[in-house]
Amino acid sequence: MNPAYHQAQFVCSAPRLQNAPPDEGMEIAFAGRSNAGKSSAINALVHQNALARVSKTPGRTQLLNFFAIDAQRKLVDLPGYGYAKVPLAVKNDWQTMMENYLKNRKALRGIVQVMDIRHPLTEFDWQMVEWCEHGNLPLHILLTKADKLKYGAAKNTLLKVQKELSKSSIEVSLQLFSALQKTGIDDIHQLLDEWFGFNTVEVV
Ligand SMILES: Nc1nc2c(ncn2[C@@H]2O[C@H](COP(=O)(O)OP(=O)(O)OP(=O)(O)O)[C@@H](O)[C@H]2O)c(=O)[nH]1
Ligand SMILES: [Mg+2]
Repeated sequence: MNPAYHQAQFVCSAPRLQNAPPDEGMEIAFAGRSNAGKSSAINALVHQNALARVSKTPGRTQLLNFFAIDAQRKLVDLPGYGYAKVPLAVKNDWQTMMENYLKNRKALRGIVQVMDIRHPLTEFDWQMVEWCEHGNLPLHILLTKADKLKYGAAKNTLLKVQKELSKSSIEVSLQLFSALQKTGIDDIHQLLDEWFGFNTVEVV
């Protein structure tokens, strides 16, 4: 494993885009439905138990949380979407902020979209796929909580989702994941290494 991930540190929580750190270096953002397992996935891949806050109550976090891997590279835990009890005004704010972030953030290198393997490809998930298409952003999907299904059923869901997404016009990859059992971590590391340019030799 690339030891850099282990050193991830909390940078800040931004209620709005204006409060985000400067638009510099490289960022990879984790998006997904409320309670899907975004924060747990980040903690699992940096091998820290409580870097990102995990909550049993969905819809709590309406902040953009920034974590630095090193001076050039950040992970962003985006606010969860699709939580029914959130008032309409909050939903609209969320929509505007996300669109703005995905469209205008120069540091953004790609989106990791986290889906509960038992509820993949919701209406909001498709909205995110569409935004990535518009912004020409590469997309990687984690089908998480794979521990909740038998391996065969999990694999079937993976194939089904893969087929659905083959219609999309952007580069999409996907994998099984479990923050609980710590499975799929090597795959996500490989992807992050690629997007963050950890594997490329820097020519001075
Ligand atoms: N069984 C199982 N439970 C998980 C897994 N990942 C997350 N959970 C649980 O799912 C719940 C939500 O996890 P979070 O990581 O807080 O989800 P989130 O997407 O960050 O949620 P919001 O911040 O509200 O948008 C928690 O109770 C976690 O313990 C997993 O891989 N397997
Ligand atoms: Mg969270």
